[in-house]
Amino acid sequence: MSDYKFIRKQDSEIYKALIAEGKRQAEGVELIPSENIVSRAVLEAMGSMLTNKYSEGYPNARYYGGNEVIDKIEDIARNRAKKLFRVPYVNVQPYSGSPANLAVYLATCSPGDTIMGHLLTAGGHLTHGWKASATSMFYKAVQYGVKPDGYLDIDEIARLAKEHRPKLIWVGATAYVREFPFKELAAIADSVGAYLAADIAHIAGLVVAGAHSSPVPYVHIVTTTTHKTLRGPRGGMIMVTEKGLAKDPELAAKIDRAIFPNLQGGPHNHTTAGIAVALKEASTPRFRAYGKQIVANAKTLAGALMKRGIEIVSNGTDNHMILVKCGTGRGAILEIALDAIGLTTNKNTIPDEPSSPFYPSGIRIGTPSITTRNMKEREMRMIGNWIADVMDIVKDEQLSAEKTGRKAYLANFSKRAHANSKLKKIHAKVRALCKKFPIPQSFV
Ligand code: DSN
Repeated sequence: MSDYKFIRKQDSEIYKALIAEGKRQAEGVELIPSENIVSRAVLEAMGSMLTNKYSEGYPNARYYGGNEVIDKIEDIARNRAKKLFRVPYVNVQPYSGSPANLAVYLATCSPGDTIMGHLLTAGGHLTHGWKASATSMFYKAVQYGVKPDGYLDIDEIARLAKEHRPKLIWVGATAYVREFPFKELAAIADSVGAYLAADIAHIAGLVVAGAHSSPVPYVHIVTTTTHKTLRGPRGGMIMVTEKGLAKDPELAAKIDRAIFPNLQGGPHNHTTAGIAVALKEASTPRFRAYGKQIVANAKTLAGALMKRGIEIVSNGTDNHMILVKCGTGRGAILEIALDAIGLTTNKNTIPDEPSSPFYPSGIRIGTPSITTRNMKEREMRMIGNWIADVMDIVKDEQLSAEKTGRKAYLANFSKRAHANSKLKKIHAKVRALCKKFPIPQSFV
């Protein structure tokens, strides 16, 4: 990685932090499904002088001078995204996924309108109408969930749409392991005249690789982050489909206006360049193979866990993600125990969560980063067995019944986990695996 020679000279605190985080990433197995590892080329774009420039507006229509180069970069990014996702319009300026989704509300709804989205505790996203999100403060949010088997409940979605007649319906999630039924949801949205927006933040790279079906023929709008399976910098994009333009020929212009000036100021030009670089990487046969391997790896990892008797939501996966059931309220215990052996995961709710989002009953694991490190089925079986071993080692740990004692219990457990000799032994094996699969520099 970088030698950070200028930071090293002038800011020892940040220099030390960068070195420590680089070591953590290199020596650990990253299993958070929304994370990935970018190429040095993307890092170079992100670390470039493009960050110095203000460019409010769009190519050839800016509020600042000196944007002739920035215009070219933004056009390259937009054109690459259009070609890759096969859409007629793209906005690459959203700072990330949440602002991208807010822009969709602004472009399609008026405050107080009814919207429908996937419930956060059933795997959905905050911005799809969760009670703590601005999206349910400014809009009337109706939430749909999943069936006990983990699949979307299409009948319930149809019933809710008929009853509430939303203006906008979201499809997309942060913790959903099955293929999204875009066609069925389009039939529901069309039957009530709603806009259908697909938030493909998690699966964008899989869609590009042909490892998940594309929502583009079925929905009006697609939003995505650029840093998950798409393997670009932290950013966002909004696309309008032919179907979207047929419903409202002004939709693209409305999205542009929603991003700037309604929601954001100047675009992050260094990020736009990073997105362009990542989109070029994503247009290669090598990326198609990568996307398919992400899914193959997730299926193998899920199989390895189930073989050891571990319950996972939906008994498998169609994408990059696995939701492991850990027992009521035990997600945090597992997250900490796995952290102690160098596997980074995140605690997560499971369908019909019996505990709470802060002390949930599952962990969410995913394969985008480890697939970027070129790990394959053999390594998935090793990781699956380590997870199962850890679950076994900490099986008697239990959160206190009193909420007030839980934080202290987990802090104490973390200390014990890091000192546990059995966990230390597995940690040594994880380190050895990471050494064998170093962080790659380039994907072309
Ligand atoms: N925070 C993202 C995730 O981890 O899935 C969603 O915004």
